[in-house]
Amino acid sequence: MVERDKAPEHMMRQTVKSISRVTIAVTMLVGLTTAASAAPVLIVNAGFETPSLADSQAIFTVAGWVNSGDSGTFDPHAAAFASGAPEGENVAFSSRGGPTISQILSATAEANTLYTLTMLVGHREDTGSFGGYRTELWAGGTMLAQDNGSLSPAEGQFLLSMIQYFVAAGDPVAGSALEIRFRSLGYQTVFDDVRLNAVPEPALLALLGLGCAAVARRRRR
Ligand SMILES: [Ca+2]
Ligand SMILES: [Ca+2]
Repeated sequence: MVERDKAPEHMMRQTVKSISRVTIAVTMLVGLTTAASAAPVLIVNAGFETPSLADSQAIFTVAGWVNSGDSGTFDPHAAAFASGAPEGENVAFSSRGGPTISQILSATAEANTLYTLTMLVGHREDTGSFGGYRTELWAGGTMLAQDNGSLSPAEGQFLLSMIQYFVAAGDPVAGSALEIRFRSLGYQTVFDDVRLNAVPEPALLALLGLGCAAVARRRRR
């Protein structure tokens, strides 16, 4: 009698324990997913706000970036963009000859990670037809992805350019420093608010898979 009563109680305790474990695992996964969903990769002077410029002032350097020729940092006046820069006060410009503006990041490409590079691409109101542009993501001397002028912003407009690259396990670029490059293809194109996000998606999928397998094993017992 005593033994018969004990057994279901023991089973119930085990079930409650299992449910608690699964709940904890799911909570941890949700936490990881949230933390990993928008991990920004550090870019120096990503919005070109260094240094602070006077209105309509342009300089032929881009702090934290490598540039040459007719390119630099610009605090646009109303003739170029009626509402100014889309982020902060300054933009970067690449003009005649389409000089490249680039930055090798301190972060390296990680395996099993999806990289998304975005930046705003703008067409000045006072330069006539749009000159075009190219944005590129590199690692260790290899170009991973490019936007070869897919967008055509109207005069005075900024559009968001986005490119993605997934570093698979065993990809030779893993461990190499990431690099961002962008340029105009004709007369002046301006850029602002450069962002690079890293999401280790497959790692999370693998974790979810392990979690499901653990639940299935427990169900089978
Ligand atoms: Ca800016
Ligand atoms: Ca200013």
